[in-house]
Amino acid sequence: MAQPAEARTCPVTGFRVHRAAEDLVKANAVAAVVALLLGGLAAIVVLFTRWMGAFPPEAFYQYLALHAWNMLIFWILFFEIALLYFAGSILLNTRPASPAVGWLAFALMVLGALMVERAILTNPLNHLSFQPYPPLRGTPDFYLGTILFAVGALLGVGLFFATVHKAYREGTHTGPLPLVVFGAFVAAVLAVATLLVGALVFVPAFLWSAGVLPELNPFLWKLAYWGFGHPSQQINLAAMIAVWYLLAQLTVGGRTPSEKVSRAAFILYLVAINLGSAHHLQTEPTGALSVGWKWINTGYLMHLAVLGSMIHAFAVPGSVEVGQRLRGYRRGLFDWLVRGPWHNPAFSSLVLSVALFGFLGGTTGVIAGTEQLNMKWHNTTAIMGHFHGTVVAGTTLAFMGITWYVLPLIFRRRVVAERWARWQPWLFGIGVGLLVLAFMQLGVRYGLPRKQPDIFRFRGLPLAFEWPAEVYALLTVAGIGGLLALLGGGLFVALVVATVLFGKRLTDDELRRDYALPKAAANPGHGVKELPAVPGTFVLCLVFAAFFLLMYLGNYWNLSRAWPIGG
Ligand code: HEM
Ligand SMILES: [Cu+2]
Repeated sequence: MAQPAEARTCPVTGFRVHRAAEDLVKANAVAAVVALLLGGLAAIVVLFTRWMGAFPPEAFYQYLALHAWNMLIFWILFFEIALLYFAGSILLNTRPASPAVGWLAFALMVLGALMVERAILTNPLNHLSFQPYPPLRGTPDFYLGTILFAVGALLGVGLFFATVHKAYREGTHTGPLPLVVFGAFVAAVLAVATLLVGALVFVPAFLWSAGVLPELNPFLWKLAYWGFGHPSQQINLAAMIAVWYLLAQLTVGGRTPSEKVSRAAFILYLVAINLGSAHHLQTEPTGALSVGWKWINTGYLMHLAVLGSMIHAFAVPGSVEVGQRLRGYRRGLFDWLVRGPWHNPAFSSLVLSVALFGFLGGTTGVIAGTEQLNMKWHNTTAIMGHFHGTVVAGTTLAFMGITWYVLPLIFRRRVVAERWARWQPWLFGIGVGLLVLAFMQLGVRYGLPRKQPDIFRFRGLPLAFEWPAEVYALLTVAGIGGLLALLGGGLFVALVVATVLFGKRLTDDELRRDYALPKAAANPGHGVKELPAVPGTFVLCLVFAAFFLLMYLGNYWNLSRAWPIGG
């Protein structure tokens, strides 16, 4: 049998694709989808317990831990590492600096993930999701698993930097990094800092659980934990936004209205995002953190990072509008949007991801992170409403969207049942949207606590608290939304697995014919001197700003009514 070639030229994008990079992208993407499947299966137990008390509390906590680790850590990180290899190697036309390191990283991540899964499955002490503060103490193998996984991820990030460096040294890439790679680069820098802080929490926790350290200081541990926990979400943010720009480019030949400004917005993430960590500590006693300190960190400085997000909120839809106007959709304010390539699931994923992330995830993050407003949000289901708006409706949907390109261009297989794929983003997006809205209402209006198995088992007790009927109605909305999201997620996994295993192999000619990219993207920087203005995006941003303001004020109004004085 002939050896496969060491590299090929992609017939669609013209990039030089090295086999080593392609294999690493494939392996990490497959691992990501397996984790998504496991996390989704766990979500069934979690959802039905909250919705109708279907499973006992022990099962709830066990499956909550499985859900949380598989979704937020394994699915997202494996996918991000795949993205880094894609951005560092394929987009820069170079071979990964050391494929062996890539495989070592992969092996460590898989081993670490398996250890964590096993620890959660075999010992209730490890039913730890993302507030695993001491004195909660898992078993040593649980912490060791997290450490191995993180070391693997760090190696992968290191390989990305080495590959970028190699591309410049060998001249396969010259000039500034393309915007998408720049975004990935920022995510990678954040990842290094985050993983190092992660070592500061998980290594001591490991030593403590192994009996080497006698105790951990709960406050300091929690402080350091959020020095890791918050920035790790900002890696996801930066990676998601890089994917948004990439999707805009691939689906409609989009280009940001201003390269400089978009890059500056990424830089704002880099310098300001850590300050946001303080919003996880809003309810710490003032003996530990003063009110002034919390105000300054969460009320003022954090907005530097929010400014970055506001810029992307303009520039990403702006990219789509630029692309569409260049393609001839110039009429009126919104012709470009109405006549987008809606048959392409990657495009609907992009639009839904941007809209849901912005309106549901982003605004609520700023609101819940504000010192005063946090009092109504803290540890209620509203918080999980918020982060399902960010990492699920936003990041997960964006990653699903780019997968519709990874399958034909990297796996070189035709997506099976493409008609079904068109429904996938809508099922998932609308489902998560409902889940998020219902959980936010339940949290802010009724104070329903998060991480509580169900509210049914307290019924009929002597001092039982009776929830109003609306609570049960909203739980049903959340349940139906969750079900739709599970169906959408299941459909995604099913189509991806079926495509990877049984999809028809695509020849270069078929790829060129059926997957051709819109002109402007295939040929960036050429033939276009002046970019069109983006009035439609401007109007959308005004609507968004008005919504944001109303939500913000509405939450203050809510707060003002929480404890009536003198009544
Ligand atoms: C597929 C649809 C999904 C459904 C129906 C779903 C549902 C839920 C539910 C009901 C909870 C329990 C909340 C509580 O009672 O405190 C939860 C927690 C959580 N979910 Fe999801 N989820 C889904 C997808 C995802 C995805 C894709 C991610 C991450 C990328 C994610 C991340 C989390 C995290 C981090 C927690 C909380 C863990 C903790 O409290 O520490 N979920 N989810
Ligand atoms: Cu945070």
